[in-house]
Amino acid sequence: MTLFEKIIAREIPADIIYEDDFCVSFRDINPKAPVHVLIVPKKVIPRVGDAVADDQATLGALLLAAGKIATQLGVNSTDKGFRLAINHGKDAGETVPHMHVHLLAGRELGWPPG
Ligand code: DGP
Repeated sequence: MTLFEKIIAREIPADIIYEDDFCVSFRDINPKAPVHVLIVPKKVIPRVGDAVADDQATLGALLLAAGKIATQLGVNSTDKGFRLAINHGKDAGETVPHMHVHLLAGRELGWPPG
């Protein structure tokens, strides 16, 4: 089981803020912004670049969930706003091989990312 599967199964505690048929969202243990949550598919896809056609519904569900979660957290507006990020591989900073979307908000986010 991946670390995130254990969180989804409630075997490892996490601050879970959202769940639907496709994904679970919880606060990142090492937040990089005042709002930093992870949106994790229940189906394990190691990296976004490993996704296949059968994963289309799962991938779409992650973005739909992101909008709902941003609304729930009060950042789904153009004046505040939020950023979504997916890290694939070492150079991108991936550390957990169970693909996930980072949702960051609550401060001005620099562009381009480091
Ligand atoms: P990435 O580097 O893109 O693979 O992101 C992995 C993120 O997962 C990283 O920001 C820290 C977070 N993380 C790692 N272990 C745990 C954990 O046990 N609980 C929670 N809530 N987050 C974790």
